[in-house]
Amino acid sequence: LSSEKYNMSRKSFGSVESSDVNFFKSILGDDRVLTDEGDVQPYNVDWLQHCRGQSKVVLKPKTTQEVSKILSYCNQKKLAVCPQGGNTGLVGGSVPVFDEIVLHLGLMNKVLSLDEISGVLLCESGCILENLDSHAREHNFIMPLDLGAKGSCHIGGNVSTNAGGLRLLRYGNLHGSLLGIEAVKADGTIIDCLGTLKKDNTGYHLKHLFVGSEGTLGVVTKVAIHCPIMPKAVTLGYFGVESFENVLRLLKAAKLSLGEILSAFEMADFDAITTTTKNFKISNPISDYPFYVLIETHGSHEGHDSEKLNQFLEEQMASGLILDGTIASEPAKIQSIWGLRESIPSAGLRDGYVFKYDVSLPLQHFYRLVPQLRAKLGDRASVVYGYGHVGDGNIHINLTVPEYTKEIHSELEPYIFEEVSKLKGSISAEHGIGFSKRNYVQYSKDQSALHLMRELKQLMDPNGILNPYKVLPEVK
Ligand code: FAD
Ligand code: 2HG
Ligand code: ZN
Repeated sequence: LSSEKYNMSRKSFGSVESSDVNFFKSILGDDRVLTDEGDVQPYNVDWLQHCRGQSKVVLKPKTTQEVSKILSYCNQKKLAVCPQGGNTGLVGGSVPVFDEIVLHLGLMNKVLSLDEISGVLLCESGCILENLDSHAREHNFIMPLDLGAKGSCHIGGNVSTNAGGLRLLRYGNLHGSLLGIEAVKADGTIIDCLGTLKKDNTGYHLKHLFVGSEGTLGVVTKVAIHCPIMPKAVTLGYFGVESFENVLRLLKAAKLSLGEILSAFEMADFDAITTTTKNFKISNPISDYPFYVLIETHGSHEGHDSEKLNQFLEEQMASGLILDGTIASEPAKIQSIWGLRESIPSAGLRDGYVFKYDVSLPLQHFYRLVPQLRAKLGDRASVVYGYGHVGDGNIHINLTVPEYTKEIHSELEPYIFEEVSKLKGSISAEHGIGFSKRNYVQYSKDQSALHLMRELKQLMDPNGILNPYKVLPEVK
């Protein structure tokens, strides 16, 4: 097997034979071992439809012991495995590259407990984020993370990618919220680090090895997450802004005026919003502006919070930083404005092939690459836009072209990564490295760090069966 599209060769792993399938069926039963081409196909293709594997088998364990038996067997037989959660990853990490066995965690979807006082949620890794959030809300808590893919992504996938999302600004990243983890190593050993304590400095903080390692160091089977209290009051402002400089001035002003109640500060440029409203036939609640800013507050008193946000709007309209805006505290209106923001990632897919970049940049350079890339591609691009988590210094740049061409691809990469590196940014802010970015990690990681990453991989997975061809650069 070799993949022409990827211009690379399969490593020397075993190939799944009927005796292997029989072994898997002896553990999982016939129903949870998929081998029919039609059944397997959806698990081979990623959300963006940029990556397509050729796996012949999908395994659907229901327990940690089953995961352990599967991995122990695969390790002995040198069969490669691709762990898969909700398959919403944007860097090709969740689908096989060649014929790796897909280990789908979707049936490990039980909530085990939620502590009413501390807010510690204990659950299996295949729980869908939105379901966990609904469950948490029934007990007056919320999940500490939220993202557009919440309806399909799994908490195990979130942890494995260290997903950021829309409210990282307020609730921090998963390295902070994740209190404990249970994971299975490549050789089948179950690692029990499923503590639920906020403070625990007993030795190495091993749980962090699994946060953001994208299925290359182990399979996450259970997690303990600290859930914040559900805010009593939520308000959302959506504003039109003249320039990116003013977006930054507004960020500073929002931090000063809204302080501890600020829960999100997102931006989108004119083309991001216009493409979304046009392609999904949804309306923009305000008229056309070069930039849009979305500011959310989570607080405990609706009257106080909306007064603060309204006063902020008044002051900043007087100062000229906000040209126009709307403020919502009714759930339906809040939902529709967030809906517009959360639809941006899929809007461009309707117009052609979308090259997606997810980078961190120092704020003064945050938007710089967007006009630079527009100029570089000229009319070969249908549209180029920038949006994202400006409050966290993370911009998403989407470039839509009528169809994929190698020429445009090689003009964009490594160019973009070189520019990000020159500006002291990160080539992957929150989506990870996966398959698509693995040969560019060195733009953000020193050789010494890459060397340690390889040593860790060798220690945790000496046969390299877990998510091969991902995260670590190819050795040429
Ligand atoms: P998958 O896509 O299935 O897998 C992702 C990676 O994790 C793969 O490498 C896979 O092998 C590994 N993996 C999955 N489950 C496990 C497990 N149990 N054990 C070990 N490894 C595992 N990301 C953000 O950070 N912020 C956003 O705001 C955001 N918004 C998005 C919006 C949309 C519309 C979409 C489509 C994606 C978005 N993403 C975002 C990217 C994606 O949703 C996240 O990366 C998410 O965390 C992936 O979860 P998943 O369950 O779908 O994982
Ligand atoms: C978001 O913030 C996601 O909407 C997706 O991280 C970004 O698709 C993208 O480029
Ligand atoms: Zn994002």
